[in-house]
Amino acid sequence: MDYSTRWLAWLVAGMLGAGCTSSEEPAGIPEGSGTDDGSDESSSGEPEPEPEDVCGDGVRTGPEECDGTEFGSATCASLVTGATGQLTCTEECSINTLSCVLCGNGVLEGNEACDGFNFGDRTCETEGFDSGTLQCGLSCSIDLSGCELACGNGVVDEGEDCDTLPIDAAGTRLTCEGVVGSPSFGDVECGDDCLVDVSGCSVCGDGVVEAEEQCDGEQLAGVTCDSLGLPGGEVSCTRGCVLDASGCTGEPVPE
Ligand SMILES: [Ca+2]
Ligand SMILES: [Ca+2]
Ligand SMILES: [Ca+2]
Repeated sequence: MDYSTRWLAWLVAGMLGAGCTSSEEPAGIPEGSGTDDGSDESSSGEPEPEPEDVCGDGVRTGPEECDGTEFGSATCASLVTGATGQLTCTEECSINTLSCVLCGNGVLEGNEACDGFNFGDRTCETEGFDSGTLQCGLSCSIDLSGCELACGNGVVDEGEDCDTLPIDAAGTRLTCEGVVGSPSFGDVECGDDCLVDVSGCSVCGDGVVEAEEQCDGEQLAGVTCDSLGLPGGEVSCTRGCVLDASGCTGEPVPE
């Protein structure tokens, strides 16, 4: 340490300091430090005109979290992870997140049709199904894949003749003969309404030539002995709806 040097520095600093303020002690040079602290403490002492923090003027100032539609950088998403929707501002200019929408909190909000296990008062039945359980999708929209219609579930339920296959509740295959009476031809189907569909059945004896029938009663489908190349007699129809030419006379005329 060079004592004389420090003394000189102290003396100069004291002289400079005395020129600034007389009421304060001269700024001493810190022991062991020859550097100025560099800061200018005289940051223009003029106070900036502060805006008045009036809640409700639509300008967010001072302690206000929000004012009107001004929320600064705050959003539903920034305050509630994963939330959507709009923040609201209270009359006291504090932020209210009650109108934010969060899919996954179990509460129906905004346009949510469901949330978790909360479906409001909706069920598969209210959505037009007969049974099943609603499911809620990730976007809080209803998933109907767990709902079932009775018709189409493969089970012959009450009020159904069959379901998908032409088999009745007892497991017996439905036939035209069993459904529309015998003799009949063709196959019954199970209709889209789970009622038996007999449109594929033909009934021999109803006077209508259908399906595999060659004739039915008096209906001979235009066939005559003459059209068969036989000179006389009459064609008839068997009880099995097959043409019977035994009533024709004469020998077949070669074509
Ligand atoms: Ca919700
Ligand atoms: Ca069914
Ligand atoms: Ca018939």
